[in-house]
Amino acid sequence: MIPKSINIAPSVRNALKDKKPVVALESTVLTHGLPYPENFSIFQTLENLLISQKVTPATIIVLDGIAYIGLEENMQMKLKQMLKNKENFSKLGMRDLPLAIAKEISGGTTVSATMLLAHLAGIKVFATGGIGGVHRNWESSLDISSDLIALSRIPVIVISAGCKAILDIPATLEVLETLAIPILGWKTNSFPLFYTSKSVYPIEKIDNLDIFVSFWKNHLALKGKGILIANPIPEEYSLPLDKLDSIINESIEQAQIKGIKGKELTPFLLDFLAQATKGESIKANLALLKNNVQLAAELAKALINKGS
Ligand code: PSU
Ligand code: MN
Repeated sequence: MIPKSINIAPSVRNALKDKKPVVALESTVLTHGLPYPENFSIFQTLENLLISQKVTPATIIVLDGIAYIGLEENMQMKLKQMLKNKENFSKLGMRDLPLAIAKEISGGTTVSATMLLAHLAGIKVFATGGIGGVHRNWESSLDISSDLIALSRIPVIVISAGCKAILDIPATLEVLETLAIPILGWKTNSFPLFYTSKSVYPIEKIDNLDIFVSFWKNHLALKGKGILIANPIPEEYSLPLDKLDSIINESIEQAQIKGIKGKELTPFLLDFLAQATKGESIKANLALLKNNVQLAAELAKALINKGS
C-alpha cells in the first residue's frame, strides 16, 4: 500500500496504468549538485527531453513532507521558487525518508531514495548522473553510499555515467560485485568515470535493446534486484582523467582539513570540482545527464514494446 504522504502525479499514474513508458529522475542533483538557475533549467530540459520521446517524466523529490513522484505544473512553479530562494533542502537517502515525512521537511532524493520511491510507484527505469559508491579512505571512514545497498535490494534499472573518480573506483566495483549487482556497459567495455568516458576497469558490454530486454527478464526470473547501466559521457564532452586527478586529490585533502564527512562530503567535493574547473565540470555534468535520460527513454520504450 502506498502511504498518503506519497503523491504520484496523474500523468505518471495514467502512464503506468496504460502501460506507457515512464522514467524516474532524482533531485539531489537539483538541490545539492547544481546552482540556480542551472538546476531548474536542467530539470526542465530533462523533463522535456523525455516528453519529446513520448516518455512520461517522474522527477522525485520531497516537498514539505510529501514525496512527489512526478511534479504537476503548480508544484514545478513551487520548486522553482524554492530553488530560487535557496530554501533549505535536506539531502535524503533512503533511510531519511520516514523522518523527512514526519517532520514535513523538503529535500532532494539521492539515488537510493529515488530508487525506493520509483519502485513503490511501479517505475522500472531511472536515469541519474552518477551513483554514489565507496569513498577513498574507506579503510578509516567506512563511508560507503547506501546507493549500493539500494541497488542490491530494489529492482530498478539505474542508468548512470558510472561514478565519479572522487570515489575509490576499484573498491566500488568490488562492492558492486559482492552485492551481485550487474553492471552493463552501454556500447562500452570499460567502466565510465562520470566526466571521463573511459577507464582501465573492464565491464560487460551490451549494445542492443533486444539483449537488454532479454537480460532484464532473465535477471528478474533469477530473483535479481537493481542493475546499473553504465553509459559513458559523449566523447566531445569527456574530460581527461589526468587533468582532473590533481583537482580531485586537492578536493579530498581540503575535505579532510575542514573535517567534512558523511552526507556533506559528496556535495563538497562536487562543488570544489565545479570551481576548480571553472564550470567545465558543470557543462560535462549537463551533457551526461541528457545522454543518460536519452538512453533511459530508449530502454523504457524497449521494455514496453518487447513486452516486459
Ligand atoms: N555522485 C555524483 N553526483 C551526485 C551524487 C553522487 O556524481 O549528485 C549524489 C546522488 O544523489 C547520490 C548521492 O545518490 O550523491 C550519494 O551520496 P552519498 O555518497 O552521501 O551516499
Ligand atoms: Mn556517504
